[in-house]
Amino acid sequence: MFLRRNFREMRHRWIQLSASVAGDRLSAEITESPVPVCGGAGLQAESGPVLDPIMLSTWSFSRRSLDSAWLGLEQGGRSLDAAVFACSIAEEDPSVDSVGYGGLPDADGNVTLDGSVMLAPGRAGSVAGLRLHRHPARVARMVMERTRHLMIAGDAADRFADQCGELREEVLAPEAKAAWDRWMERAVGDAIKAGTAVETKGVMDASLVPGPRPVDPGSGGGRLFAEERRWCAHDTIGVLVRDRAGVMAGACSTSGTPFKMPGRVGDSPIIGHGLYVDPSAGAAVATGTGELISAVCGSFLVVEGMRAGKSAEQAIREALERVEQSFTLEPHHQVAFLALRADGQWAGGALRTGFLTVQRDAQGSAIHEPKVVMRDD
Ligand code: SD4
Repeated sequence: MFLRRNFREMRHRWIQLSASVAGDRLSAEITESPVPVCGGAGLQAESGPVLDPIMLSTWSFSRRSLDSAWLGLEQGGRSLDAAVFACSIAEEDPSVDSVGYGGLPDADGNVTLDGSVMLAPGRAGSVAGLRLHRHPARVARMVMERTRHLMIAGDAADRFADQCGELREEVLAPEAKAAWDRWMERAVGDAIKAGTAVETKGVMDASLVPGPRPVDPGSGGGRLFAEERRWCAHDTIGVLVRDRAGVMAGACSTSGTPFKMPGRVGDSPIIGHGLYVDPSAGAAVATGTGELISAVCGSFLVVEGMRAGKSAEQAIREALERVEQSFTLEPHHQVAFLALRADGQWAGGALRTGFLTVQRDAQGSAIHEPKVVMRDD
């Protein structure tokens, strides 16, 4: 009930915002910048031809996010607004266990949220370790728009969110708390048996996480869902958008690895790791084991591949090869990318099976298997 009300309010606000954007009157709330923002060099001019908008996102649950955000985008809304709004839908949903309110906590039972947004190398922002606010992508945007900095972390990120007028809300959903209780029971039991400290590597399996979420009836059925379930609690939302003006934007939001060591920061809030957008080359976003993605500067690597003239598919393949060359893969390792070129060409790819992508355009939304899957183990 609460979720539905919040969702309606957010959607209403986004449609209002889009209408004002279409009339070239951006909401003062969104553009207000109490201090000068960092430079915007490299952003595309908005006077070119009108293009077909497109939205892409990671994991099938994000279809709802894209369908909701599309309404504003097709009315002339901007790519960044659409990307952040799409994240905010997932951030409110208690059934999404790697993002926002539904996100699984760290080993101490605290949910810590990371997020980032990016338009260009000079227009990016991120937050790490939010504990009192549900919407890291939105706060990341405020870091970009209202500060001279790129990233704010920890308690100060929550204080910054307060200053920006973000509501403090409960971030630990009852389902996530129950999952943590189960994990604790097992972790403590294992540690007692082994005579060691409690494991905080975040290793887990499906029995620990909340029950299966309902299958989206338009998703192609339970098969897709079951495949993804292999990567339980690996559903960071990454969104890439190109709007009618051809402006690309990306946003990313996650609670990180479940039951992680307190203080751990993954790839998602680090520009170039979990997200990278350069209008002169393309955009990429990552999901999966952050330690592997960060070690190869994953999203940056994909975008640099596209800058060198590779297709989105080939750029992803080469970044995944780099991951394979750099690590001895463990069974729980997964890395996946989405990439979008300025001409609209896009691809998804993953180290292993079970990753799905969502595409939304004027024809509707669809869930896709990734074009690249490196291994079938
Ligand atoms: C992280 N990459 O913090 C995130 C987690 C994730 O799908 O993407 N899960 O490592």
